[in-house]
Amino acid sequence: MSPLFNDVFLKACRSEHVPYTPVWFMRQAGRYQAEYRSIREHYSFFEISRHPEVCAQVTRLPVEKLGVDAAILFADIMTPLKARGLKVEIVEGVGPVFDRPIRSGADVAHWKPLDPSQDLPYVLETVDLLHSQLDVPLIGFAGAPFTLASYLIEGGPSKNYHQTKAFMYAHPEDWAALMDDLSAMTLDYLLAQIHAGAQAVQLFDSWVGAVSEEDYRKSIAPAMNRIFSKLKETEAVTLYFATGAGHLLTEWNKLPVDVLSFDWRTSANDLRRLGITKAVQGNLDPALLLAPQNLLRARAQTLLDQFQDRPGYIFNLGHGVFPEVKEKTLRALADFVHTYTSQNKPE
Ligand code: 1CP
Repeated sequence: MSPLFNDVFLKACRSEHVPYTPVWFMRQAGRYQAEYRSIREHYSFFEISRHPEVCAQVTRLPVEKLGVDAAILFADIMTPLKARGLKVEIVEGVGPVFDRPIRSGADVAHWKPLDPSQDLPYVLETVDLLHSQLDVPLIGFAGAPFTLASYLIEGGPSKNYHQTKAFMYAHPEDWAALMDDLSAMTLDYLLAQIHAGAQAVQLFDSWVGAVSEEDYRKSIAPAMNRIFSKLKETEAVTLYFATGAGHLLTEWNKLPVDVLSFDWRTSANDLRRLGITKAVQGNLDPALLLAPQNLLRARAQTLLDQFQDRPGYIFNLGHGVFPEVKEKTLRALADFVHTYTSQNKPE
């Protein structure tokens, strides 16, 4: 590894002392960047993944343009499902759409297991390329079982996840089989990314906040426990993200995961009240990226002040960057996080 390698992000994930607060942004590669838009004129979303040089370039863009402390592999949570032969497309302005939503366990029974080196060689090649190109850590990622199941059952994005929860309640055995299948796939996919060179992995469980704490404990936590227990045997640090999931944080704190990542609905005081002991990541409302500069800066400063006495803290958004955001706003915010916290770090 190069002597200039910046491991501040990895140290913060392990709750070690850092010279400043590391920062990266969820969905930091995407439509708000002119270079990304021009690459998308030549390649569809999934075609980018199938061209390792192009995919590595898109992954590096935010590191080069924004000065963030970590890169996140350019792919989607649907990537492994598509590689298993499921028919899913990214529809402009909508998101992932499946042509045949699942209705029962019988729909899942004939799926073939994922073999990452056979089915996704181009993703692993991209990770390998990036490992030698980057001077910051690479975050690999996957969708968590509940969030993947929500797209598979609803057929696409949803507001209330009624069909997903109805499936969970009405067909508990099929649900358990679906969680088993998706957790095995997710684990194999993440292990392959780690072996190819990803130093961190984030599980995106964006929509799991739709379930109660009891349902989470009974019907989802066992799959998350299996995944994180196995990942713990590797060198990689692990992160777990969801929106609107403050009521699940006590359950999350029991999982063998390093970093909890949540949105603006949860505050540093809530963490104290709940006795959360792990490193944390978040949680600026991405809508503030469209607010006047002075308001954005003031809110970022408040966040940094609130979290700075925790052993591990990574500055991030509570959810992804919108396409309307200006690149220079993100650049200025990353600079501010670095300068403000290197001046104000307690010794
Ligand atoms: O061409 C395009 O610009 C399509 C937009 C797009 C992009 C840039 C999609 C479709 N996916 C992605 C890349 C992506 N997706 C990344 C890598 C880029 C980065 O972070 O820098 C990551 C980590 C994801 C993860 C992802 N995809 C999540 C979890 C994070 C989150 O935002 O909650 C989810 C839920 C998806 C599904 C998805 N894929 C694409 C869209 C627009 C969506 C969301 C749809 C919805 O609201 O349900």
